[in-house]
Amino acid sequence: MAADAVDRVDLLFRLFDVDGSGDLEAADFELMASRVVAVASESGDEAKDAIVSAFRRYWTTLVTELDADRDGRVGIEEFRACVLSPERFDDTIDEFARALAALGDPDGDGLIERPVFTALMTAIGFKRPNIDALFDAFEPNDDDQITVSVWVTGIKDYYQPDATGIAGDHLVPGAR
Ligand SMILES: [Ca+2]
Ligand SMILES: [Ca+2]
Ligand SMILES: [Ca+2]
Repeated sequence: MAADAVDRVDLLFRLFDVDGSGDLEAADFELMASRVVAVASESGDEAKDAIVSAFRRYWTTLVTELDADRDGRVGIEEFRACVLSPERFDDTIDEFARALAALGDPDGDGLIERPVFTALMTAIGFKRPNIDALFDAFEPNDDDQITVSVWVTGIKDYYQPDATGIAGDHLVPGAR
């Protein structure tokens, strides 16, 4: 596994542990879902419901696949195992990526403006300089917009254990 992938996964763990308990639990995903929905002010109920169910599915998949000691929580060591068998998470990540990117495109024109992207990524817990660097890496057009499909692909790449030097590496603090 590429070292980059470990950094990306460790960062995700810290972000997903929204309540700072040191483990991932169902409550973390409910909390993050409500934060993300709260900033999606332009989105309709359908898009908001889709991201809430995507977060819930995310948690269900994690605890089903990774809770090796069966304590109902996913610790950092358990979580790191997700990169060992990424194919078990493909469908879940795909649904999550599409739901999140759709939330970034409330008018449905296939384009995401930087402020909307920034609001959603901030709600997830990423830091502003990393968010800006990621958006730039997605090569926005002259109107400072990226496409929904570029973001969906970027989210899925983030989880690929062999991926290195990808746009998502900009999210890791101290990353190049
Ligand atoms: Ca937690
Ligand atoms: Ca556990
Ligand atoms: Ca749009």
